[in-house]
Amino acid sequence: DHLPALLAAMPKAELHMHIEGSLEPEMIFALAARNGVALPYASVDALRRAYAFTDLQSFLDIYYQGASVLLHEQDFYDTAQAYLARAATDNVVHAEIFFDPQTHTARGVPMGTVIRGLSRACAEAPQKHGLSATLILCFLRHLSEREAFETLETALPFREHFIGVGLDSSEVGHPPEKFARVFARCRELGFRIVAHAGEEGPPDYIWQALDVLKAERIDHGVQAVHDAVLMRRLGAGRVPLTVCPLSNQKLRVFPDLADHNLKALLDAGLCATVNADDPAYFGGYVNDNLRAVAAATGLTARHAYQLAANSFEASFADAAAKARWR
Ligand code: ES4
Ligand code: ZN
Repeated sequence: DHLPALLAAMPKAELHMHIEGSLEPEMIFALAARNGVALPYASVDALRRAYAFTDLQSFLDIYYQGASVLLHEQDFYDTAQAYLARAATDNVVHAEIFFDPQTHTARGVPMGTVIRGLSRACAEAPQKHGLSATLILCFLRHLSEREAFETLETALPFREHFIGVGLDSSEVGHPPEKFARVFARCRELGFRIVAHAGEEGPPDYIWQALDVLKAERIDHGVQAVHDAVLMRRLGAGRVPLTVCPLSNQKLRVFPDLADHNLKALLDAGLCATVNADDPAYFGGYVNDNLRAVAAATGLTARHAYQLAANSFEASFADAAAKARWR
């Protein structure tokens, strides 16, 4: 069976990963020691044992706690650098990386510290690791639209360091329309637009992400299968879905990985891609996700090729880069 080798070797873009979710337990402990941050876990193993999630919120509580070890520009640089080095081993040739500034500014970390550290690692990635990397600033949807506006304003002095904005954190109860005005402003400013929708939330949240926020990609979007009209819209518009199989398994979006609907999305002609989401928390990087979902759901070489092609089509890279990847 050559499919695992094909999935690993094929060049790909990664479009849905949260840099804070790439902090491995060993890295969390090393940064905590370096920065004198106290952790409520006795050891790396004790922390890893706490990664027993039952839904999105139970994950987010631990994920925000893990991010609390990031204080200095070097911490953000080291975190991004470690992810980019690891992604290169999965034959990722282009990465669009989410970051959650409000998780850090709420603890008193300046916006410039966050963005400069991450951006420096991205800028060095072509020479250092042979891949291109850009940043997407995500607003935390459990916070207010006012706080999102304040975050945008604080980030604008660094606007050349990120290409787009997204929406993440606790989905249910925080519909995309809550952020209509701040996303309108982001569009005026020329930012690319993505949003998490239809991870745990209903198809209506995907409609809102498309029609209210004007999202160009939907992060997750797996609940779209429950709305036939929406499926036709996503297919006809070639609206990409950045799917994260191991995340969906760990957060019990599907009872079992064998129940995952990635193959159904691909067979319906949608531009679905496979991504790691939070690789340190969900049991693997992008190739681990590809291998696991392919084995559990019976993907073919044709599906593998389509996933790689979709990842490049869905990326915000320029036309010249896309032509090179064809
Ligand atoms: C996230 Cl899996 C997921 N869903 C929503 N927001 C997130 N932030 C980090 N991982
Ligand atoms: Zn995500």
